[in-house]
Amino acid sequence: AMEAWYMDDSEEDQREPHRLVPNQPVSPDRLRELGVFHWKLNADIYETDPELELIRKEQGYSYMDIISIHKDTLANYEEKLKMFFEEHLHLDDEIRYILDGQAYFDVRDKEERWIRIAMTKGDLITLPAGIYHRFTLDRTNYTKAMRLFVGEPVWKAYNRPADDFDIRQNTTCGALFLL
Ligand code: KMT
Ligand code: NI
Repeated sequence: AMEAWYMDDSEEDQREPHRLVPNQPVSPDRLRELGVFHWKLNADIYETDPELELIRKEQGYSYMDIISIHKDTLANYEEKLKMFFEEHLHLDDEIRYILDGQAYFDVRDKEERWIRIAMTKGDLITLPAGIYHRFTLDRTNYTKAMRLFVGEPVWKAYNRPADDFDIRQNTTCGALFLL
């Protein structure tokens, strides 16, 4: 199963695991409560996989492309990795399927703590619109990922703070605060 844990707040390399001692795991149920969903697929057959086809049909993921994140394959590699690791949100879901290598997605929980999600080959994840998150390679410095999207892709990222969007307002906390 896909592993996730609460992060320490040390300043060491972002590519390190940043586990707490002792490790504080985060369960798939906890992730689902945050709107983060996960499937495990066979990435070796992604081009013909009926399971992937079914997910794409059911979720309406009409768009897809593939991005190879490695210093020799990605234009402006350093710059892009720096951008990916800036805490940001999107107004649409972020859907990524790891076809090769591995990487981390970090998401904020409701108490603003960072959860690190270790993505390996075969992991497909969806981050809900409006969740603060960031992305980094791990020590292996390489991953290949499929990007999925409902309709025409919008990759626009809003770096934190970006709390004025409706998507950040319609929460129980926000509603209680307004009372
Ligand atoms: C994002 O918006 O966080 C990204 O696109 C991450 C890199 S894609 C594997
Ligand atoms: Ni993002």
